[in-house]
Amino acid sequence: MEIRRYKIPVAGLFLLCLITVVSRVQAGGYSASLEAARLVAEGKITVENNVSAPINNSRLGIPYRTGYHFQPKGYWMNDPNGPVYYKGYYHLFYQYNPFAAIPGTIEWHHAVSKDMIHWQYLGATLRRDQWYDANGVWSGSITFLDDGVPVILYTGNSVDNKQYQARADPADPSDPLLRNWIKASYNPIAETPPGYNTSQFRDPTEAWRLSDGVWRMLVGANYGDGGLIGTALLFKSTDFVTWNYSHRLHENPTTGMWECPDFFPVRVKGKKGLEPSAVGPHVLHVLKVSLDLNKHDYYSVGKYLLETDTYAPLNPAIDTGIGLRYDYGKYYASKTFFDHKTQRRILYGWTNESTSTMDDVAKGWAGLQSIPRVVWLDKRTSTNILQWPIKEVQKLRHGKITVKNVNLKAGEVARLMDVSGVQLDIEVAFKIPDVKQGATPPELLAESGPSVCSQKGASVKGMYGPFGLLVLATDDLKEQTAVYFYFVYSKKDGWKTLVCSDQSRSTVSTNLMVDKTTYGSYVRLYEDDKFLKLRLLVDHSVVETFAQGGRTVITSRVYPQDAQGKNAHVFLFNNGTEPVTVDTVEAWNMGAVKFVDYKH
Ligand code: DQQ
Repeated sequence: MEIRRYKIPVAGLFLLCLITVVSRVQAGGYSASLEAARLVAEGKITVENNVSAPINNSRLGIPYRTGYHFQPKGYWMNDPNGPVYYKGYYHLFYQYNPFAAIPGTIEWHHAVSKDMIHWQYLGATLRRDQWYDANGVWSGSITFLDDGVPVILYTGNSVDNKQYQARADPADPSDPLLRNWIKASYNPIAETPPGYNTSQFRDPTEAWRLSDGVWRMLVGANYGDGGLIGTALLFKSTDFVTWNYSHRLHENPTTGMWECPDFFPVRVKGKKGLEPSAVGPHVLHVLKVSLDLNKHDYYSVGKYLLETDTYAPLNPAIDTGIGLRYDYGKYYASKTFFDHKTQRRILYGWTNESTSTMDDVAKGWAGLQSIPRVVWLDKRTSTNILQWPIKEVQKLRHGKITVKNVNLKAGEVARLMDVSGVQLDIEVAFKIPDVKQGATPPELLAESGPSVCSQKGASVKGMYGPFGLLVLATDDLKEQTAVYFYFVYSKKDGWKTLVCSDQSRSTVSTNLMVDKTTYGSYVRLYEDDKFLKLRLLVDHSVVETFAQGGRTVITSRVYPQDAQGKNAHVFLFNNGTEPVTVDTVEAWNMGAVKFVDYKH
């Protein structure tokens, strides 16, 4: 395997430093709906409210459609809903606007798969056809009842924009594809309890049941001054028909509306998942919420206190909403499910575009689902989870290349000559630099951490780092997405390790308005860690990064113009003042998914 070395050109660095970051964060969900509604009202976007509206994937949007991530044929997709495994098929429902590449007229659509990689689209499952969901069939979950039949609980946004929880049942539970669903005649099954805002009451979780035989589900809400207290409301039912509000499972005073809560058990030891009602000494619980305020998914690990039916984080300093995130990039409204077939707990998350609403309309589509990830508790801390792409994705790997022992001097860039393309899976291991205690880094970094990624991109020289990979990069490096480690030093904490994804040079396109924020966070290192590891899933306009076996994860959206096909290269780089050694790189091209047609 050949590599070709370059010194990072001074002009290139200069350019890196001077580049203007167009940082225009495009929010997902609700605020994006407001933006879209405004553009429609101003006549800047026309929406044909017509079921036969043709899908229009424009030339602008085609290069950025993914090869192996789940996305509909066109238009707008957001949250994953009710993922389950049933009668030999993985089912994924999702929030979908069938009329335009903007949020708005949302309903549940459905796809099925044997492996969560190759999918068959089944179209609409739940449409906006009742008074309680006329303005949106919003997010929800699936629960298996005693007879093993799945039941949907979802939020209806009513004719007068009040939110209600509703139920739907399969028309024919013997159909493994679960093509048709019937909304319950007695809907809605839950209304906003007194004291809460009727338009901030949504996204029921999968239900679980304790030894008292009573079903429980959570609904996201907020209350208090300015709605700042985010909370998950606990409802109970003995028959899955009548649901009564009980109390708040948990809350946080500063986080605002909690969307899409997810509450699930994890084993104290081991990677196997657990079914939703599991409790006992071998179990801890994860409480995840999606913060409407900043569009990030936050979680904590804690104890489900059965006596009070409440939740307590193990470490209140990193309680849900103020501590850990599943993903430090574009990742929202996620949901897990327990895969009975393989005993895994699997996580899906919505990856929104980083282009503007107008660009999305011009592209003809918006929104992806992340590659499903297995999640389990990190037994070394008990306070965080680990995430790793499902092994099924490896079936798409081909044309493996391996590179060993590459020394990268300060300021060096090395191109991996046999790897190119926009569909890649790359694993790289760096030797951990022998960080000198007491050494003075070129610049003393701020005490506060992850924001260093956004303050200082891949071009800002440190001592140990930034070093890592450039993907979707042109030969002249004018286009590149940098994913890297960066050791930062603070007087308080000493050396700490960041992992970042820098999008500031990810496209030279002037046709698109792209949010190029650099993302990242700390990644924990242990004494016995031998390497610094990254795994990157590169797929046209998305780069999913897993650092140190899934301790920190970052998903980025990028829209390269020139780094396409064979002109999309991969480089190793070191922009620190100390040398680093790459122990191993393994890279594969990734095949594209096939759309299947299951006969039943
Ligand atoms: N998306 C849904 C809501 C949810 C939000 C509407 C999160 O149910 O709160 O499409 O992205």
